[in-house]
Amino acid sequence: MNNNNQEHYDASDIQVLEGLEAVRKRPGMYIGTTDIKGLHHLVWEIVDNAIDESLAGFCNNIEVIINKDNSITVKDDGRGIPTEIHPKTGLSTVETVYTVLHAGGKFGGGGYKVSGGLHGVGASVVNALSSWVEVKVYKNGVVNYIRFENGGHTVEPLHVIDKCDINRTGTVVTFKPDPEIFDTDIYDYNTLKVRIRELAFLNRGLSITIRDDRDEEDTTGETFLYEGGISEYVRFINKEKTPIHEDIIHFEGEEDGVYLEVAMQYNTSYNDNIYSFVNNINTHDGGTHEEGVRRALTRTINNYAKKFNMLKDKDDSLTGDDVKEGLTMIISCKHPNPQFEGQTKGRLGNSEVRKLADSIFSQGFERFLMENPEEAKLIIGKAMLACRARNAARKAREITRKSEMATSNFFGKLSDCKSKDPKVSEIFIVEGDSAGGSAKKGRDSMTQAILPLRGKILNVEKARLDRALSNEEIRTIITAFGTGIGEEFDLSKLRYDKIIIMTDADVDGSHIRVLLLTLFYRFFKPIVEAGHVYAAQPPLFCIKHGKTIKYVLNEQARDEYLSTLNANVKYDIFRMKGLGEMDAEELNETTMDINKRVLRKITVDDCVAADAIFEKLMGDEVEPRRKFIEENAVYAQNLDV
Ligand code: 1YM
Repeated sequence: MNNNNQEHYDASDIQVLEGLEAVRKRPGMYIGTTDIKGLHHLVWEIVDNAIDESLAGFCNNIEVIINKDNSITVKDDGRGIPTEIHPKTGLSTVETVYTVLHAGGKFGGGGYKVSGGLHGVGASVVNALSSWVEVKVYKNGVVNYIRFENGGHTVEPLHVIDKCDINRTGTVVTFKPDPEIFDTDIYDYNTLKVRIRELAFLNRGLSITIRDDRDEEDTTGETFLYEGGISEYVRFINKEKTPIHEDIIHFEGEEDGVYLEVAMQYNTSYNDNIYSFVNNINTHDGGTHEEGVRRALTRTINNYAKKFNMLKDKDDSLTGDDVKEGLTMIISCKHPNPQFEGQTKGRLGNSEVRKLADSIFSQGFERFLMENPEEAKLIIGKAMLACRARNAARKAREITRKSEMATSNFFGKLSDCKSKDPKVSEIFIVEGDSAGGSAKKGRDSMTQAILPLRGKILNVEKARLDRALSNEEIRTIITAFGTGIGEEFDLSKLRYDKIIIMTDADVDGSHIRVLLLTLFYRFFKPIVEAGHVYAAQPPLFCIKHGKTIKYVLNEQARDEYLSTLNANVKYDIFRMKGLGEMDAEELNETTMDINKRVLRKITVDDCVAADAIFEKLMGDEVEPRRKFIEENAVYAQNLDV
């Protein structure tokens, strides 16, 4: 802090600092969290300002640099933040934008803020949470410079530091997050890259570069520029899949300042990838834009199918589920005044958008179907197959239910727990009969259920619901969970609080784990999302010294433990056997006992990435799979595959 400035403070300066101080006191209110997510959030606040400038039509290139000291530089070639004295504050506009809470677009007048910053407080929040911030504005042949320190205190007010090419305009911001605020100050390149790529897809024609200066070998960075925008996004998502028609279908339209764009392509898989965005923000829980498009998709396909006699009058109409099978779709809405609803604000609420989305989509899609009868036939044929499979699955379910009642084999090989209270119950899904046997003996039979799996379960990535339901192992899992499946799924009926996958730490074990995760991800996604799925982690080593027996998970833990032992202590180390070779006591001690075991929670936090993982991991080719696991170690870790 520059104390010389202090005596010049007047009432409005104090107000400004009180505003920024409030952000420092409650950072969570402004950026959600102060973990690595919050750290990355600062980057998005600054990048958003550059994207707004591009949406306003003045900026074509954005660059994000992770500097050696984990400070971040964001550059754009827009008009440059205004440098004039702001009439309300008496400060330069740049300083106002960076020190007054809620400044944002209001100070520019005219255009609205389109890209999404949390609460739209942007730059001043970043300043409040940074050790230092420097802003350079290039315009009128000069470089203007301002510097803040210590959570937003101006230490060098705006002044000219250099000349520049008269044609050069733009803003360069560098900031260093305050380590006193954040749990970590180390940026993750991959996280930044994935979102930057997404922003480039969502803003066609905008070039965004990311470079990691911490990495000596990264001299050029990666540039993302998609002239095809979200159509290229759809092609990217479908890269590993087999499309049923070559061209990406694309529509766009605008009404009353609300702009909507849709890109889509069907592939041969049975799953959909539908992602919607409003002002570049992912609307995880959909909303009116998505509802309008889905409704129009279902109606348009049914109308066409009836008109051309593919569906007879006596046939059931195709449902929303039927027409989205194998569909990859991106919906992008730009709205001047979006209302985000729901607990995580992941849903667009503006009701007028439903009708607009419906009409833009149905007009475009109807025309596409009329002009492309071959593609229309393939798309509708696929939806009709999905419809038939859905009906077959319903019948299979009914039969399953009846036979369940009739036979004593209700739960297959499940050894259930005695407790009927889901809050304390857990189920171990165990690889192989022999491990299953030990687990059964070693369990706490009050709260722990054991389901041994024989061999490998069906790969549901390659099967529809009806075939999955004819697989005995899968049927047992469904019955054991109690939630039902498909249209009948009900999370509140889940019979266990924890579903624990217990497999060996070898290739077969991880394959079974991937198959189970695929099953859960496809058919029981809410169970994964609600955090009920875990992977058990059997230890790799056992260390014995004196009367002490210590189990450790990996090499690192082994070395750490050994370093704590006195130099003259004698010890033995054993590499642990597979689950099947442990006896009941060992298994209980190391992997099952609530007080001693280590579980890893399975999460699905990036649906695009997760889907790609399943796709690659389950695919037939080995080389891309190996490469992918290497490249995406982060996600692979999350998914624990
Ligand atoms: C690297 C970050 O902040 N670029 C940026 C910000 C602004 C403008 C241009 C801009 C906006 C307007 C007019 C306007 C901002 N200006 C303001 C405010 N890049 C980055 N580029 N002229 C320039 O909105 O009318 C806030 S952000 F309020 F001063 F106008």
